[in-house]
Amino acid sequence: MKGSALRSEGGEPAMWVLGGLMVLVLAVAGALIGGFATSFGGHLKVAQTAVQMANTSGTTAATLNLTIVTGEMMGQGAVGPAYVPSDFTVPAHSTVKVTVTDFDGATPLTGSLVKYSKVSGTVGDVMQVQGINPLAPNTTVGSLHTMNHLAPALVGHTLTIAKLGINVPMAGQSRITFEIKTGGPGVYQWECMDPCGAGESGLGAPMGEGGFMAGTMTVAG
Ligand SMILES: [Cu+2]
Repeated sequence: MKGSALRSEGGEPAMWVLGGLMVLVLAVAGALIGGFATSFGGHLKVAQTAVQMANTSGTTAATLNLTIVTGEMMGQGAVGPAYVPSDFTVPAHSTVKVTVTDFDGATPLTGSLVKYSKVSGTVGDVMQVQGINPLAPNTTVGSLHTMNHLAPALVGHTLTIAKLGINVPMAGQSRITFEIKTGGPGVYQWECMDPCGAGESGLGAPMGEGGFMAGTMTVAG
């Protein structure tokens, strides 16, 4: 009897602590879910609010280098082109400088796809474009341009992360640089919206194929 009374006395405070913790967890989860819902609703403006919040707690800088290789570069039988790597990780609450070296040529954007010729979701909604000679890729062709869009006919691929409102059109045979600001941790699908694949529509392989023209950006906390 005495033993069970003691257990009961001992149990009550524990239950209160447990109950309090659960309320706290629910409150934090609610705040996080609400925050993500407004931060990553696909609207850049809201995402910038999330970044400003991150800035007050200090941001870090990171770099990400991607290469777009052609089917020819991969050899006979390849379904290319492809982004290399196609799955990449960037730090949370950071400014990430992205450099994409595009060895491929252009596949014009037409019809409803023309909207993907516009830069969005990057710092300043711009990118820098520097032409390269694919036969001597460490040399440059022409001068460096800061652009907020490309002529639809010059687009070779896009790096599009719909959930984050990010779209960057890649100029053919160029080095493209831009900055993105990351929010909290998460895994985001990216895909190329340029009809660079097989078939008359250009929407066949490797369009939408992971490891080629689709993949994931992991934002790691
Ligand atoms: Cu593509």
